[in-house]
Amino acid sequence: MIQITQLQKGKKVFFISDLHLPLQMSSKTSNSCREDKVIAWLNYIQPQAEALFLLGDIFDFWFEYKYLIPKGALRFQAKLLSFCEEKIPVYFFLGNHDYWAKDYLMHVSGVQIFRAPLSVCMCNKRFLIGHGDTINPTRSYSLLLKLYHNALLQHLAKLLPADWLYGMVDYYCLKKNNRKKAWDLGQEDRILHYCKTEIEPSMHHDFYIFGHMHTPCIKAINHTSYYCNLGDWITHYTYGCFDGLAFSLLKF
Ligand SMILES: [Mn+2]
Repeated sequence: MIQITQLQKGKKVFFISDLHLPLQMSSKTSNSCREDKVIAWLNYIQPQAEALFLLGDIFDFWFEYKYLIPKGALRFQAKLLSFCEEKIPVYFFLGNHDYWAKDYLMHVSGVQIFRAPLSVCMCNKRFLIGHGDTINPTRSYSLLLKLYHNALLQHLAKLLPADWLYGMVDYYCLKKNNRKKAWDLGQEDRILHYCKTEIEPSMHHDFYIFGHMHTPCIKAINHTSYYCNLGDWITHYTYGCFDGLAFSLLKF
């Protein structure tokens, strides 16, 4: 349940997505650069944060077993814990790269997990918030989603040795991330199109906030409704900020 009726003086609500924190172990190596940057941002926003929304693809791959979790992003998880200890709620809307998260992050760092977009009222403004991959997918992507979300396939994947599953996905993810630039330039924003033509005419929202597209943008849907895509932390380092009245897309 998300309920933010009023912000405390000087506080803001922050939004971030598509960090794609890599699978490699958290250490002071070049692989931890992105994690360092994310932690610097979390340190920057923490004193002024009323709440933090993580809008999916936070991890490059997260598949949770009963007794195992992936290596990596340990300092990031510790930082989330420090938010929760300071009573700053963290809401994690799962993306297509971390959809298989179960309850570990909730138990260890207190984040609240959501598996689908949600309509939320904050300070008398209505938001539609989510990762966005399940909104208006192409036909081929919707087939892929059925596989992602299939409980039997998840169960079968758990029977594989964890190193095999992670090894295969690591190879696949790295290749995919290398292609992101082309993907980023070519694809129309199907989420924006759906919000504008299907959702807004039947249910008004002041702000539509999503990730997944990796292209930061803020666009007016009509004179009282805005769509924002948060971009990513592979090339853009962008985030959203709501001060109780206005929403801004900023760069760190
Ligand atoms: Mn992504």
